[in-house]
Amino acid sequence: MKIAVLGAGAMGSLLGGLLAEGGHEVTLISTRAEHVELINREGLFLEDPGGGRRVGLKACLAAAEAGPAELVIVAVKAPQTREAMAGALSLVSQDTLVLTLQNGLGNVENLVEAVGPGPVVAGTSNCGAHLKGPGRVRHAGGRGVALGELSGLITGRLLGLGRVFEESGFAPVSLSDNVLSLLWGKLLINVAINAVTALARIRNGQILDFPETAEISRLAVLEAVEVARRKGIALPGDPVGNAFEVARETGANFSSMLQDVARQRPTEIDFINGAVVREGEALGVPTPVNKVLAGLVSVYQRTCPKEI
Ligand code: KPL
Repeated sequence: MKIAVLGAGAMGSLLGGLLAEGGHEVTLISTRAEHVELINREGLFLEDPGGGRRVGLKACLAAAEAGPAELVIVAVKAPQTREAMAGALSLVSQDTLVLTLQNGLGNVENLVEAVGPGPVVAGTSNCGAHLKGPGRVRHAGGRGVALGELSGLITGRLLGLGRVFEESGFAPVSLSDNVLSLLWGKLLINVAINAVTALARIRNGQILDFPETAEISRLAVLEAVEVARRKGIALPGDPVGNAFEVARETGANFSSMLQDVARQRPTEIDFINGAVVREGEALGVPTPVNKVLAGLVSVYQRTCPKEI
C-alpha cells in the first residue's frame, strides 16, 4: 500500500518505519531537512531494546513531492494539524484514507475541516517512541493500535486498514464502533501522564514512585472522567488503574510532552488537559487540577531549559 506519514517526529517516524518493514511503500513528510536527508541517504535507523536496524523508506520536505497516497497517517503534533493538512492536500485523492493517531481532542474536527468527513478515520496507538536524532528513532515499547470510523460502522475499509497494521506486526489491533470512547480512553491516559511527567521531569513509570505525582494524576483523570460521564461517553471500567497500567508499561519512556518542553517546542497541552478544562467549563464541571496542569505547562513550554 502507498502510505504517506505526515509529520516525522518520534511517532510518525516509528509508525512509518514499522509499516515499511511490513512491506508498504512509505514516504515520511517532515519539515526537518537533516532528518529527511539522512533517511534518504542511509535509511531510518530504528532501535528497540533488542538492538537496531536500518529501514529503507523515502522522506521528503514537501507533500507535493510524494503524490497521492492510499493512506495518509497524520502524525504531526495536535497544534499543527490544521496547517499541516491544509498544506498536504495533494496527498489526498478520491480513494485516500486519512487516519489520525494523534493525542488529544480536536484533531478529527481539524482534519474534517481540511478534507471533509469522507476520508477521515481515527484511532489510537500505545507505541512509545523517542526521536534520538536525525534519522534515528527509538521504539520504547507498545505496538497496539485501535481504529474506528467516525460513523461507528465496521466498514470494509476499516477492516482493510486493520489488516495493514496487523500484517506489519502491530498487536493488538482492534476495531471500535465508538470512536469517541476510543479517543477519550486515550485522552485519559495522556491526562494522567503527559503534563505531570513534563512538569516533574520524570519518566512515565516514575509517576507511580512518588505519592505526590500519583495523586495529582489520579485527580486529573477523575475530573476528566466526570466530564466524559456528563457527555455520555462510555469509558473503560477502571480509568485510573488503566492509566497507571500504561504508565507502568511505558515506564522507561519520556512522554511526548516532556520531550516537547525539553526541546522548547509547543506542546499538546491545549488539546489534552486544556481540552478537559474547556469541556468542563461548558458543562459546569469543575476541573481545578487540569486547570493548574494546563496553566503551568503553558508557561513552562516557553521557559523550560533545553534537553533531557
Ligand atoms: O501517548 C503517550 C505520549 O507520551 O504522548 C504515552 C502513552 C503517555 C506514552 O509516552
